Amino acid sequence: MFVDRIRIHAKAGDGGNGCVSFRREKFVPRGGPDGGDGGKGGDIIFRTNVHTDNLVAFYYQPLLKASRGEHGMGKNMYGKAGKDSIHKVPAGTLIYRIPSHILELPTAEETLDVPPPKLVISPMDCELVADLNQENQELILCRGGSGGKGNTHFKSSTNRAPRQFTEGESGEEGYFLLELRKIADVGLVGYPNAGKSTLLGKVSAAHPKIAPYPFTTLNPVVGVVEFEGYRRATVADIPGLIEGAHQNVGLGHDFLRHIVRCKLLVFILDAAGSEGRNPMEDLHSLRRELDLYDPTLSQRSWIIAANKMDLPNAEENLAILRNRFPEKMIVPMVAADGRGVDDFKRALHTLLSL
Ligand SMILES: Nc1nc2c(ncn2[C@@H]2O[C@H](COP(=O)(O)OP(=O)(O)OP(=O)(O)O)[C@@H](O)[C@H]2O)c(=O)[nH]1
Ligand SMILES: [Mg+2]
Repeated sequence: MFVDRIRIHAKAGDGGNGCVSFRREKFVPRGGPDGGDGGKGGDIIFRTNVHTDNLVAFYYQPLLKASRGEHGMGKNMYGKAGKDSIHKVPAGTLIYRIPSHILELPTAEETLDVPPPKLVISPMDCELVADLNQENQELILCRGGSGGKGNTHFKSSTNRAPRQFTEGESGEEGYFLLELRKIADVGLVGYPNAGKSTLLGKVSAAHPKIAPYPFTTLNPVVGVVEFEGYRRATVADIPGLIEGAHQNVGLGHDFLRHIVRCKLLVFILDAAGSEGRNPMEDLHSLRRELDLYDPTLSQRSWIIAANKMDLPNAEENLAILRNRFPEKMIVPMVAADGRGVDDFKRALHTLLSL
């Protein structure tokens, strides 16, 4: 299962209470107060991790809790601190705090089997807490409460047998929305069946599903392309787009957010125009969809991968494309058998200036 947006509840551990105790020992009459402090509650911590690629762990465990600090004890013994609860998230996770007035709304996943209430918590209504976009980045989402003070703290010349202590503070808690925006250097954008997954499979070690029907790819897949000198680039294959995607037609715009952070966009066209398509029109409507979704995407640098050059009409269409975009880099290829894939890798290498 692939989860890229989910609501969670997090509660850090409460602090332990301070202790009221007096020293009792033979030959030490009225030994004075010796109640120790309570321990601090555990924190809820998020840490980005390369081996995690989606938020599915939170689907199975949406309630995060850290343990509480132990209470203080006699003989000036401190309570043990609560254990932190550490959660791995993929790099590219955004964390929003959900304001209490919209807490009752269901999330996108929850509305799937209950059709009528289509009110969905949107990140727009929430406050951004953090954007974990680096590897091994850490965030303390909720801090554990500090421990209370034992009665030793309250002794003074006038209060020699204090019975005061303080209780531990409660740990922070809240509802949060986690959203994943995959971070890749390059985003593959194209109509269904253009050959995006085939290309990703050829340039990286990823094994995306490839099949001759539209919408084979249902979830974004990121592959790593390796170059000489240990340089690498990440390439994201997202589900195919169709006209109206920005209004959630087809698999919709939900996946477009995964390419918002790509440095380079690759428009993969079926240059042969098989299945009655026209590569020029495809390119035009793909670019328009991106622009309607997020206008900053149209300023992003882009190239064209003209795929399926083994099929009839491809050469003619390639000539038309080159004519129309004389300045653009256009890489002809047959992704299915690997022809042109090396040129494509070289183009990535140059354009990403690795
Ligand atoms: N003739 C020919 N067929 C190709 C080429 N590249 C891919 N195909 C075929 O096109 C079909 C679709 O390929 P995919 O890689 O699954 O396409 P996709 O763009 O990922 O499609 P979606 O995931 O549905 O959006 C498969 O049957 C591939 O074998 C090519 O260069 N030439
Ligand atoms: Mg695919």
